[in-house]
Amino acid sequence: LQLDHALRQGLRAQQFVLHYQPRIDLHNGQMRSCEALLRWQHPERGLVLPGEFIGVAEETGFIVALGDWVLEQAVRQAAAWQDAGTPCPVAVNLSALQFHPGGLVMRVQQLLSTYGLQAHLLELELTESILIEDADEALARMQELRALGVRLSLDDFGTGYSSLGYLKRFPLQQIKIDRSFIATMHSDAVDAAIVTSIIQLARALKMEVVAEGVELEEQRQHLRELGCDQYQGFLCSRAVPASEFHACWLQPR
Ligand code: G
Ligand code: G
Ligand code: NA
Ligand code: MN
Repeated sequence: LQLDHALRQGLRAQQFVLHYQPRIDLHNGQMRSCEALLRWQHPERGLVLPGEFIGVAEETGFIVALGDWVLEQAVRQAAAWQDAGTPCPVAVNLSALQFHPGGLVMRVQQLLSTYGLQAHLLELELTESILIEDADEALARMQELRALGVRLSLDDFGTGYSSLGYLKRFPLQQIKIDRSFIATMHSDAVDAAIVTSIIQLARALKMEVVAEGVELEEQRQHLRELGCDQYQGFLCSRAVPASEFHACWLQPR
């Protein structure tokens, strides 16, 4: 497969980079954390977004090596911000293929120790597919990660197989409302009801709730009224390179 070959070559040639999108506290407007998002700086095609290559990387299994690079890069960056006196929790997306093989917990522990990062400054975003594939296995992994002090978040909530029972069963600190619901919440009463329900559920379960894909002021306003904790989205900022993130969001002014 040509793309697979190009991806492997790209990793060797250091063409991958992480961009960071801020998350804003809806109660006080302050930046609270960020999500690391993978970008491929292709010499001819320019900046390639993950939608164009994550699927293939998962099919071929390359996501395991690529995801490991992402994890190390994110931990290294979070540690650098921590050591500069401007700590900021960084969230990393994990693919199911990274989650199941036994090495993940040891690898996370090793990275935290190598870079001297406080565990609470690393957040792992899991998808519902990770939870349903092998629920007992996933629960065991999550408990081990929690024992390290890492935070666990459920990404794209509402789009998958969302068994509500899972929210109670798994040790999650955060739920992220998928941006497809946010996009239509001001025009579609059903989506507005879904968003409202997810926020109420998260609050009842004492989990933090984050809305993603917020593009409009009216969405932000509505989310704040509903009691949503944080948002991320183009209304505030897209994902930006680390240096820009540091200059815009972490430098004391
Ligand atoms: O950045 P963008 O909106 O194009 O991301 C598209 C999708 O790619 C999102 O669903 C996001 O979760 C996923 N993604 C971004 N970065 C990573 C990563 O480092 N690892 C994995 N597994 N998925 C990622
Ligand atoms: O699935 P995941 O939540 O990891 O996806 C995050 C992706 O959403 C990133 O690729 C990011 O670029 C994208 N994204 C972030 N904010 C917005 C937004 O306000 N609108 C849209 N359409 N996409 C967004
Ligand atoms: Na994500
Ligand atoms: Mn998401």
